[in-house]
Amino acid sequence: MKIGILCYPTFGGSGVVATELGKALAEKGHSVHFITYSQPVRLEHFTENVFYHEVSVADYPLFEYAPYETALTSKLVDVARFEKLDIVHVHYAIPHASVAYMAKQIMESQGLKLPFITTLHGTDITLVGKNESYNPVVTFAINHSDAVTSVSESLRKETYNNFKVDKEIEVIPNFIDLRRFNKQRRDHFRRAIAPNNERLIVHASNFRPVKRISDVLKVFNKVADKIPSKLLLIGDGPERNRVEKECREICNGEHVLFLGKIDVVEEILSICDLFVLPSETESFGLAALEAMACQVPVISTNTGGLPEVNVNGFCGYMSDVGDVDDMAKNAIHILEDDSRLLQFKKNALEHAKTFDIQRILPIYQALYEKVLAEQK
Ligand code: GMT
Repeated sequence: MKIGILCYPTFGGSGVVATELGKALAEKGHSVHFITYSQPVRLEHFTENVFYHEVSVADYPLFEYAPYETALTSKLVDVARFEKLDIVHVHYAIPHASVAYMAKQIMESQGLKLPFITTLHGTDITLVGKNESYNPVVTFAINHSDAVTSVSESLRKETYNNFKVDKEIEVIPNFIDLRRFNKQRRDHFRRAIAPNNERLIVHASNFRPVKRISDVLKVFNKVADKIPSKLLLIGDGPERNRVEKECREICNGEHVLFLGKIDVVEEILSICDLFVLPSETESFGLAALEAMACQVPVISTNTGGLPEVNVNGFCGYMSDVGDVDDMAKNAIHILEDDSRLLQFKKNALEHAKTFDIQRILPIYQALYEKVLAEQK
């Protein structure tokens, strides 16, 4: 198949899922065309059967906001016609689903077909999409997709609860490439960061308010009072400056490292003992799955799709949003005993294997084939 993929090219989970799925499809022999405003971060080097089409948005003094959606639609039509795309898969409904719908209409006006699948990822439904600025268009585009998937059952339910969607939504969970995400020997990193064999606690995210990173600091402080520990913060975003200031006020600065955006996050995860994800809302929590694949147990909230990813008492623990005392209690329980920590690490990998990309990819392929069969 010739597949077009629309996504955000950023560090966020939806862009990562879209890129890793595209690469895996290309490995199976499909031609995969990414169409977005910059090179997807996980598309670091040449990959056979993978093509990248950059969207250029022509500006004009009249525009307060350059119409990216219009430029993306035009680019998609151009790529669909000249690369003869069979299907388009869009990740994160805003603005990708309405772009694909418009492109489909343009192609049909020229006697050509362009079915599209919309994958809902999270805040396109739980936060941004609910806003009246977007809701009518998002609802229409979901209902006019040829197929719709969500990354968790929780997100599926939230979509039906918040949008007048009458379309069937298939739950296809996010996945992990265990060939990349596995515990790697980086003892020299560990010795450098934890010379006194401190426990290493880690958080990775896009540093947005929804991630509640202040709770990461609070949990860390409570743990560090009992167990010699250090905190690694991976990622960057709108909350970083505020969190750095808060950290200087409430944490021992020598014990907290802000690492910024890291391409090979698996190398850092491989030396860590606990991943903390105290999000306000989280439709899946791909970062938690990546940690588990590197044998890092997870302390998270029980919001959204996280109970479909984390298993209480097996590969980590879950607490109510904001309950930093409970999160710290559970973190200490895991970290205070070497054999218990080792068991949680083994369980984390065992659970991560249930999301192996090799198990999830065929589900997407079957959906593509089903949509194409319906076009005949
Ligand atoms: O929705 C966002 O805030 C961004 C989005 C992203 O692109 O990172 O995250 C969502 O998609 C990820 C991939 O499916 C999920 O793992 C995240 O849980 C989800 N974020 C939220 O629901 C807050």
